[in-house]
Amino acid sequence: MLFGRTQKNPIKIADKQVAEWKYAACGYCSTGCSIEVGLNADGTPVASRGVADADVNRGKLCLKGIFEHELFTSAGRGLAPMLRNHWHDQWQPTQWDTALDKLHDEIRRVQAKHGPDSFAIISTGQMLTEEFYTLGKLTRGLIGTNNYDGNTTLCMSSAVSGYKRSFGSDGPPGCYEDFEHTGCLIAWGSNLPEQHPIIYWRMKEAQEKSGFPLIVVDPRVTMLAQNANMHLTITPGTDVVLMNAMMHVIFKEGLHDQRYIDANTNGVEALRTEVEKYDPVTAAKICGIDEDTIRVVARTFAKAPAAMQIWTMGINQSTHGSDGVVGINNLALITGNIGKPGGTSLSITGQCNAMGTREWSSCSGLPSFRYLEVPEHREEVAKFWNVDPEFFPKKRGMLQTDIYQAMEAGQIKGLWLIATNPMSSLPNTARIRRAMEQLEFCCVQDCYQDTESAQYAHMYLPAGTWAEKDGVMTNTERRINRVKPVTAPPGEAKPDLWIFNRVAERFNKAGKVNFPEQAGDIFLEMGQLSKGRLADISGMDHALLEQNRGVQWPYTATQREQGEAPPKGGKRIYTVDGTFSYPDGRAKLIPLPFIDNNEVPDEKFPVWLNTGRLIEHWHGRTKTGKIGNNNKYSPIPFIEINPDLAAELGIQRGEYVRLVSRRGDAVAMAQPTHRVPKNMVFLPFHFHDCANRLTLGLLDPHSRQPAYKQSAVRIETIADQVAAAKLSMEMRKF
Ligand SMILES: Nc1nc2c(c(=O)[nH]1)N[C@H]1C(S)=C(S)[C@@H](COP(=O)(O)OP(=O)(O)OC[C@H]3O[C@@H](n4cnc5c(=O)[nH]c(N)nc54)[C@H](O)[C@@H]3O)O[C@H]1N2
Ligand SMILES: Nc1nc2c(c(=O)[nH]1)N[C@H]1C(S)=C(S)[C@@H](COP(=O)(O)OP(=O)(O)OC[C@H]3O[C@@H](n4cnc5c(=O)[nH]c(N)nc54)[C@H](O)[C@@H]3O)O[C@H]1N2
Ligand code: SF4
Ligand SMILES: [Mo]
Repeated sequence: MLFGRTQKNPIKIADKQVAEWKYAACGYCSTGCSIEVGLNADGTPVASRGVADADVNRGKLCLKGIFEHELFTSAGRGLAPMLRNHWHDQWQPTQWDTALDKLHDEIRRVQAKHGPDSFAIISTGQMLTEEFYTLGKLTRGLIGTNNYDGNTTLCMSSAVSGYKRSFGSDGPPGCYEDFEHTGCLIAWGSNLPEQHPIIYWRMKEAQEKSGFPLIVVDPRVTMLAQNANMHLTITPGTDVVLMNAMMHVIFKEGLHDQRYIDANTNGVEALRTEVEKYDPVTAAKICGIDEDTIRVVARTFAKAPAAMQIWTMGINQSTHGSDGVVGINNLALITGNIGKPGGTSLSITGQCNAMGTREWSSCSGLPSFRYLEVPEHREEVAKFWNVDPEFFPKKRGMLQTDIYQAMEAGQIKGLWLIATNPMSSLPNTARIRRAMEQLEFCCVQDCYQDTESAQYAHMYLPAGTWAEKDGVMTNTERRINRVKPVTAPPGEAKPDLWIFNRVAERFNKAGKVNFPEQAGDIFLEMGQLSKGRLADISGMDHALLEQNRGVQWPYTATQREQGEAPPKGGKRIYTVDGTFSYPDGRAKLIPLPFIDNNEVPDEKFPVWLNTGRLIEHWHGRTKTGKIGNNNKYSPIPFIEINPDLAAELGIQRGEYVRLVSRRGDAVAMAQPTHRVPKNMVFLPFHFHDCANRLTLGLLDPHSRQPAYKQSAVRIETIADQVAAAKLSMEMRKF
């Protein structure tokens, strides 16, 4: 029998002529896949493939990883340092020495004029850990500003804050292997198949074997929700109410684990008193999940021999973000689901090295989960770095979102932005623009020179990215993996580590503080500083990490000396009674009263605006917007809109519409779909000058993370579709 293709040219996959494969961990999401990049005989990167014996991805990669080698030659890369007097002026290329002298002088000038904390430094979750550590040492030990934070405040700070409040320390207790042991999985506000495709694959494979029920809580019918046993379309921002109601049912029906609670927690009485108020009938009216479903979910979760919860931005990016995390931890603790196989509360982190920055950047304190507020921690680190402990602030300074407000108010006059792009990613772009415009000096250090934020900079420093650099990253399950330099940064661009070390020289003229040049040596220094801490990595080195395709912390020098192999598969923390990080070893059960303080739809702005991500794109698209195979799937901004709402408003598929909020407006193409309810639109935030012109981003009181997912808009039709299409092409930018 003949089939069509046999009569035409057969499909041929071009031979990429790979001469050598080089190892790296993926530089996009926090899954932590091991990649090999193929180089041809000229040393040009031409292919990427998954590493078969890596425990995380077992040979697989997603759509972003598979084209990651194309980054090295993508458009818009910065090739030389650049300077200008005012952000209106033309850029002038300059030498590294000139730029770095100027950076040093401007930092000191602004600090001398307006005080040490008037110069802010904001970094990222997308550099290598040795870079974070070096920048932390430079900032805390030499520059001396307390307004130093990372973009992780937009992303993981609610998880960090919630873990600290519940367990006494940051640090996700579970691992991917838990999927293989669990009897029930609740996913709160997480679209795993699109945002962490390989974790999804691990989860799905485990589920197909054991058949555990998957319960998804998300107002949108995500790809994960489509695969769920139960999908709870929660009213945005009310997850805490559902959690309280589930606890109400669990206590009322005696489904809690009293032995675990007695042995490992404090505060159960206050929690019981609070959740008493959240009977399912009352709660249903607030959170939009009917009373029977609340009971069924509570029972299914509590009765499972081991039950697991994961969550991502649907929880963290809320005015109740930190409370949502504590609520998840409360549910886990009262049912004894922490530290046992398949029983865990696992925050799915976001950026490739969001964990690395939490552990080592000193943004929220001092290295290895130490606190500025604890005198012994200040002493330990000051001695280790050879700096004066009195130079350290006695408490943490502003978080990233507060720094922009201080810029707007004129308190902060200078800014060094490293690997983050606030003009695209912060809520309420108009306010961020005002804040950026007022700076006396702004330096942007980015691997691309065409970012929205660089438009407001006086200095641009071209950095290497991902596998143009040398170091490590930590993934969602605390696995530290190796990134090896596959190729050199283009033009005059330099690895971020090189830049930090050159800046350090300028602040460290007497050579008092040691700044090792090689990432491998820095890693060993970090190992020393981690001894005896929760995240003890003293048994690891770069070679061991590569051999094992990543090792989960902790792995101590003593374990290694005694011949104990690095942990394989799944490693958990808090596995034994009384091992939480509070002084008495107990976790805290914390009551969570609910106050509804979100912007909610009303007559003028009747539709929820929900924002988030697509599988093919990465954040502001500085990377994926330039890779054809990623960009082609969604090259322009669009909204998911319910077909009934579209019909009511007279909007056809493919028409451009105008979205208006109290902050501003944006144009996007309408894609009618039943993925969203009639009172909600979903707008991916990847596009230039779009979603964040609209968002309000009220801040969580504990974590200062913005509520990106809850704002109100109205939708207007556009008569001149040609003009709208033009505008949309401009937003496309790349
Ligand atoms: N392809 C791709 N992958 C990525 C990224 C990327 O840009 N592109 N970014 C990485 C980063 S930094 C992060 S932080 C993660 C984010 O990963 P996710 O959090 O999984 O992704 P989002 O699309 O931001 O939001 C997830 C879901 O939250 C839901 N949600 C909105 N409001 C609520 C609510 O009130 N309650 C609940 N329960 N859910 C709600 C949304 O409908 C959405 O489906 O992805 C990482 N992975
Ligand atoms: N509306 C809305 N807004 C959101 C979110 C949302 O869900 N909705 N999510 C928020 C979340 S969770 C996050 S994490 C933030 C992300 O917000 P951003 O931090 O602004 O994210 P990116 O666009 O990835 O910016 C990273 C920048 O670093 C550069 N870069 C990449 N690698 C390197 C490197 O190795 N060195 C240097 N020097 N530069 C590098 C990139 O070119 C890019 O310009 O967005 C937040 N904003
Ligand atoms: S799942 Fe994440 S880490 Fe793995 S290849 Fe995709 S983007 Fe990279
Ligand atoms: Mo994130």
